[in-house]
Amino acid sequence: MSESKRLFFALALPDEIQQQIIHWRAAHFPADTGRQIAAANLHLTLAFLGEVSPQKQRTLETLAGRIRQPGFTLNVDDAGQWLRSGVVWLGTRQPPRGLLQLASMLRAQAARSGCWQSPQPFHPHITLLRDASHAVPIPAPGFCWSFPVTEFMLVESQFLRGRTRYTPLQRWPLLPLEKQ
Ligand code: 2AM
Repeated sequence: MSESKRLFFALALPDEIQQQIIHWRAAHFPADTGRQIAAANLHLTLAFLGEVSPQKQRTLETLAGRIRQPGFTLNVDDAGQWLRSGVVWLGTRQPPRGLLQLASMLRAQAARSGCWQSPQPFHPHITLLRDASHAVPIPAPGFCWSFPVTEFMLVESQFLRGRTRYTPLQRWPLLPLEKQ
């Protein structure tokens, strides 16, 4: 019998942006600030699904495959820290409408399929550091990483031999980018 998996929908970051982000992090945060997320694990979560049975996974994949919406440009131009969860994050000052629509659709589909969804509003972010429970100076966002988002993905999260591993299981394309 197949087992359930810990899943979430997310956006990937282009490799060159991942690299620029980790250089920026190394330049601004001492190594002991918190637990650094590996470059390949940097992502933006759209909807967290928790433990999902194979049957529910198939339902969620079918629903995700029905989403028809244009891609959008994401500007990563904000940064902050949540002291309670010890997270240092990157985000976007003006989330594009397409991002909010996509997350809202996936969260609604997940809720309808019986996945618990947080009542907290969606706060799009890329977790950079964990266990950063002391306030650290967050550099003013004088940077801007911008990239086109053309697809979203379903990711499995596993904790193996002390490391978190994220494995993309499936990707769905968005429609051609909206003209800005
Ligand atoms: P975080 O980075 O803010 O912790 C895989 O764990 C992804 O799902 C991470 O981006 C994580 O967000 C998010 N995640 C984990 N548990 C979650 C939960 N209970 N509610 C919402 N998102 C969660």
